[in-house]
Amino acid sequence: SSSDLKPVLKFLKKNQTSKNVTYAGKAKGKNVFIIHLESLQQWVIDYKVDGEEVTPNLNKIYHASDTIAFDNFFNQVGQGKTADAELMLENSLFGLPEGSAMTTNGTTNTFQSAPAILEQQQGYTTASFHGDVPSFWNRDNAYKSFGYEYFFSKSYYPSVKDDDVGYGIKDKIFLKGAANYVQQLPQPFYAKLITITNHYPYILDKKNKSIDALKTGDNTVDPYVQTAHYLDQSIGEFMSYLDKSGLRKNSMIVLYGDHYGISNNHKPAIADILGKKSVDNYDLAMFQKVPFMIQMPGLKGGINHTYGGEIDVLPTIENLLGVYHKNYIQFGQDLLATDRKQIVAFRDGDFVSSQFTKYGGDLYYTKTGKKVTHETKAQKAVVAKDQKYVTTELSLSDDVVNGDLLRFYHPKHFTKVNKKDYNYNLNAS
Ligand code: GP9
Ligand code: MN
Repeated sequence: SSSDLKPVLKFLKKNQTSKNVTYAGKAKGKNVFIIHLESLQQWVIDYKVDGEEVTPNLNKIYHASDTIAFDNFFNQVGQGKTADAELMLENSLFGLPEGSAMTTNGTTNTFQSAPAILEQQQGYTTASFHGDVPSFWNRDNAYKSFGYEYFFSKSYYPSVKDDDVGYGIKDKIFLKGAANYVQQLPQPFYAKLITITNHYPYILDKKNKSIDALKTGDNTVDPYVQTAHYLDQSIGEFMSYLDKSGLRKNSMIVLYGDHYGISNNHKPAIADILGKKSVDNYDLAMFQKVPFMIQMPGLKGGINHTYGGEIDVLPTIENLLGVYHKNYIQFGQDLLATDRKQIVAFRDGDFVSSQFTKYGGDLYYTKTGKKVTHETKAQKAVVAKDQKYVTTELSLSDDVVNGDLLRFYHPKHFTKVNKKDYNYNLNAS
C-alpha cells in the first residue's frame, strides 16, 4: 500500500545531494544519445594488444576536453545483465536479487522512467534501437511502461548475409541503420542504442577481425578484444555519421559499458590481462568497472574519480538536462554532485566505497588494495555504516519493484504512463 512508500521517501530525503552549478542545466534542450556498449569493461580503455589500441575511437572520446569520463564507475547488474543495466540507467532502480525485473515486472509495474520524464517535461521524442528480436528481455512490453515512443528492433535493419552473430545484427550494420532513423526523429530526441557484437562468446567473421586476439591461452577470453575492437570501430563510424549530419554539435552523448564480459571464472586470464601473477578479491572487484563518459561540445571535461555506478546515471543526466527530479523515487546520486556518498552497491550486497571495498567476503582499502586485517573501532563503524546504506538501498529498491509502489506515487510534473498509447508493431520499411 501507499504507506510502504514512507521508509523509501525517508531514505531518499536523507540522502539527497545538492546541485553542482557548473553542470546544472548545461545540456538543456540537447539531443541525448545513450550508447550501450555491450560487455565493455573499463580495462580496455587505453589497453593495447601488440602495440595497437583495442578501442582507439573510445579512447579519443575518453580523453577529449569536452568529455567527462569516469574511471571509478562500476556495473551493478545481477542476473538480468543487460536488462538490469537498462532498468538502472533509465529508472535509477536496482534489478532484483534474482531473475530480471524487466521480465518479471516490466509489463505490469508502474514506472517513472527517463523517456517519459523527458517527453513530459521537455517535449523529447524518445526511441530505443536494438538489433535483436523485440521480445528479448521483455523489451517490447517494458519499453511501453517506460514510455518509449519508438522501438526500432531487429526487423528495422537490413538483413544481410552473416549479419547476425548470436544475439543480433552486427554493430556496424546496426548503427548505420540506426543513424538513418535517428536523423528523421523530431528534435530534441532521446535515443538509446544497444550494441551487441561484443557479447560472449565473442564471435566475429574473419573479414571483420582487425586486431590480434589476446594470448592468455583461455579460448573464451582471448577473442574478447577482437569484438571490442569491432565495437569501437562501429562507434567511430557512428560518430562520423553524427558529424556529417550536423547532429553532433547539438547532442549530448552518453556512453556506458553494461557489465563485465569476462567472468570471475577466468582468474588466470584476468591476472594475465592485468599483468599480475594472480588476482585477489580486490582485483576482481575493480574488474567490475565499466566505461562511463558524457561528451558534449562546450562541456567542461576531464577524468572524474568519484566512486559511482549505473544507479547514479539518471540523476546525473537529469541535472545536466535541467530536468525537475527532486521528488522522484530514484536511488542514485548525481555523479557530479560534490556531496555524494560514493558508495557503490553490488547486487549481492558487497560494495566499493571511497574508503573500503568488500568483495567475496574480504575487506580491502579501496585506494591501496591492501587487505584490512586489524580494523580500528572507528574503521569498523565506517564499514558497518557503509554496509547498512547498501543493504537498505537494495532492499528499499526491491520493495518498490516487488510491491509496484510507484503506482501509489504521484510526484509533481509527472503523469502516469498509459501503455496503450504505444505500439511498436509497425511494419518495418
Ligand atoms: C540481447 C541482449 C543481450 O537482446 O541485449 O543481453 P545480455 O545477455 O548481455 O544480458
Ligand atoms: Mn549485456
